[in-house]
Amino acid sequence: MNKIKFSSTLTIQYPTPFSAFSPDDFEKGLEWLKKSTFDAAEICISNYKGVDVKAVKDKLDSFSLSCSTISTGQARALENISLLHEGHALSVAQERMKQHIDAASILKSKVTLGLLRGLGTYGKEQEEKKILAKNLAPIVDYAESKGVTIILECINRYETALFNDAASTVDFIKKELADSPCMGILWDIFHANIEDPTFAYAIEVMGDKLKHVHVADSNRMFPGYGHTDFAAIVTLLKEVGFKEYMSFECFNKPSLDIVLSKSSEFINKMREI
Ligand code: LER
Ligand code: MN
Repeated sequence: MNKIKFSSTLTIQYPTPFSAFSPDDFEKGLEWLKKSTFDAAEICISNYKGVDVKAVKDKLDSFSLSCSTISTGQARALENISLLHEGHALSVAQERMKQHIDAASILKSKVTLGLLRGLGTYGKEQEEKKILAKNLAPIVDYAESKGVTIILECINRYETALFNDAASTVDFIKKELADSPCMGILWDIFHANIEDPTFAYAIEVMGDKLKHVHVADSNRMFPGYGHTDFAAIVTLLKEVGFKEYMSFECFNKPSLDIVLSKSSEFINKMREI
């Protein structure tokens, strides 16, 4: 039986518009996840100053919740680091990805590579992909040695020049990362609505590289408040045997109250498909 799992973004260090709870209210967030029948939290960690990963794992265990993936992108803007920087900023970004991999092996989660890859420059995509592949190589080796999966996120053209759609992301993993088994794709339905020809085509082209899905409507609101047909997407995902996480990464819109009160109903509808 196909069983998709569900998680939602929670942050433990710095606020983000994608978390329904502030870092101080992490525990309240876990209570809400459990009550709403989520399977896991997707946890935003920017750096490891003051973060006790074992304590986070124990806290999740106490609610019988898993961690789906570590969301890593906050550090790019907060610290001005990325895998497309040079010198010290690059070393810090590479070291941070290794710390995320260590944390993921404790949390038994994946590690997201979204904007921490760097924003890229329009017109220079081909040379930047080569640079990124070189800078990623030691991280991919490290992830392989630890048995952790890194999920490269397709993000729309207004945020980054690199890997906007599913097809170019698959192509990069196959051609530039030697099709490493520890590399997968995070497909974000909000970005896909802008970039992919159709949802069906994207799901087909990603095949078994699809390892995580971000859920937000076409306007990044809570599902049902834009024009995305989630039932159709979940039907397609179930048809290809997707058994990973669909993880909420939407704004607290149209209201925080809607997000908090409607999540379990939405998840249940998707589970019934
Ligand atoms: C992160 O998952 C994402 O989707 C980006 O749009 C955040 O800037
Ligand atoms: Mn996303």
